[in-house]
Amino acid sequence: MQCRRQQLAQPLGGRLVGQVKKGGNIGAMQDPNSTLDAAALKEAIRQAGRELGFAAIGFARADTTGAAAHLRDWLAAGCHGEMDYMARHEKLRADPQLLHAGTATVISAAVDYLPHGKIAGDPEQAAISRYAQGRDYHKVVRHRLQRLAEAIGSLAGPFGYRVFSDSAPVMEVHFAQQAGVGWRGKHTLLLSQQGSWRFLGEIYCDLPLPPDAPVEEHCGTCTACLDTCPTWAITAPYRVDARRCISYLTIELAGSIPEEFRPLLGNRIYGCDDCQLCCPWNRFVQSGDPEFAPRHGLDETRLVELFAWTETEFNERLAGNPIRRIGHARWLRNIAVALGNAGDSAETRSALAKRADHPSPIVREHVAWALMQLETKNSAPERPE
Ligand code: B12
Ligand code: SF4
Ligand code: SF4
Repeated sequence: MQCRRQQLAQPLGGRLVGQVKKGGNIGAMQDPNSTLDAAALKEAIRQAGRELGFAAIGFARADTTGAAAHLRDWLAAGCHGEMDYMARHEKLRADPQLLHAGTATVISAAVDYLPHGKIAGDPEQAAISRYAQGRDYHKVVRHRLQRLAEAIGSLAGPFGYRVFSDSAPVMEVHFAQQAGVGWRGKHTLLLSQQGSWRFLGEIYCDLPLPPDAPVEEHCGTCTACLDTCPTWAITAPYRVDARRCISYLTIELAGSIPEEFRPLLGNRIYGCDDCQLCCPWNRFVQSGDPEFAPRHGLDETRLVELFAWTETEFNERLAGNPIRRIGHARWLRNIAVALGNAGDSAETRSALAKRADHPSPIVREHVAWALMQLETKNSAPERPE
């Protein structure tokens, strides 16, 4: 076994390692044996990350021991539903070497996205997940990571790397937890004392930097997320059955939403935030990155208005927004369900009726279901006082 000094020194041996000078300037020096250089380089990377708007940066070994077995169990139980890519890429996800040969360190990065505090409680309004009300995080986070990688290159010299943000089979929460960016909440998301309204991204790289230590978990005896989930999708602490999760049902699922879940969707038309809204650690978080501020009033728009968007309007208004990925028909499917869950009114019925002959059989089926729901509500006898 190597001694700690050798482990730290070896990684950077032979590379041009950036040294942080007083005043923040970065100079280059060749020091194959220094242990301090690794620490200084990590600090310089964190500093560059802060300047680029990352809320946290951490370093983990490219190792998925433990997590890979949980992933296998989860897939074997069918919890991924129709997300075939999860099963198809199991090996790539579990082994960073297969995705990017030579990866020694995973640099994990978080970007905050709490842009506002509005919650669409009115059933006639659309509830869209906070993460999807502004710009598409896949692009924003990856772009920043690319700039961070370039900054690292100027500190450490040329190195091999690849950047990701929900864009490839990477165990993002696992690495963030290993890198000390936070702990894994019982809802399975990465949680920290700064909350969970964060996107994750990574740089797989061949710089064998010493890993950070994971932080202590602070869920304690709380079970708020398990108790609050509208569809009981958190079937046990640290386990989400995607087939039950509203995020899966409204975003990932292409076909018909199982009828048992439709009333439980309420007015949620894209994703769901309930397991985070109830989390005590999210109570006091500050506003996140302005890049993710809501656009087109997506935090306060009425369902009927969104349902009236033509396909062209959908594509134009949601350019650069993650919602665009689901396409217009799935968008209408989701809104139809929400309209069926809203109060009965002439306006709602007329909006639904206009889509009753939509070319997509999925849209037609959900519109028919919604109209039936309203009908049933209307014909239900008044509850006596
Ligand atoms: C597939 C996926 C989904 C699926 C499945 C979710 C899930 N929990 O698996 C669906 C569509 C349902 C989904 C929903 C959401 N997602 Co999602 N999703 C992913 C994706 C692409 C992969 C996650 C994955 O690997 N799942 C497989 C299962 C096996 O992994 P897991 O649940 O994390 O399970 C691990 C632990 O439970 C652990 N484990 C198992 N047993 C035990 C026991 C103990 C004691 C412990 C400690 C651990 C443990 O081992 C497992 C393997 O590591 C990641 C991006 C990525 N590439 O990682 C984003 C990601 C996790 N999603 C994200 C977000 C924002 C969401 C939503 C909030 C979106 C929304 N508002 O609608 C919801 C939240 C739902 C929830 N509570 O998870 C963010 C989370 C950011 C954060 N702060 O953590 C990610 C990281 C994307 C990103 N780059 O920002 N998502
Ligand atoms: S996102 Fe919603 S449906 Fe999915 S686990 Fe969280 S609370 Fe449950
Ligand atoms: S709601 Fe409670 S149990 Fe769930 S993640 Fe937050 S602190 Fe942990």
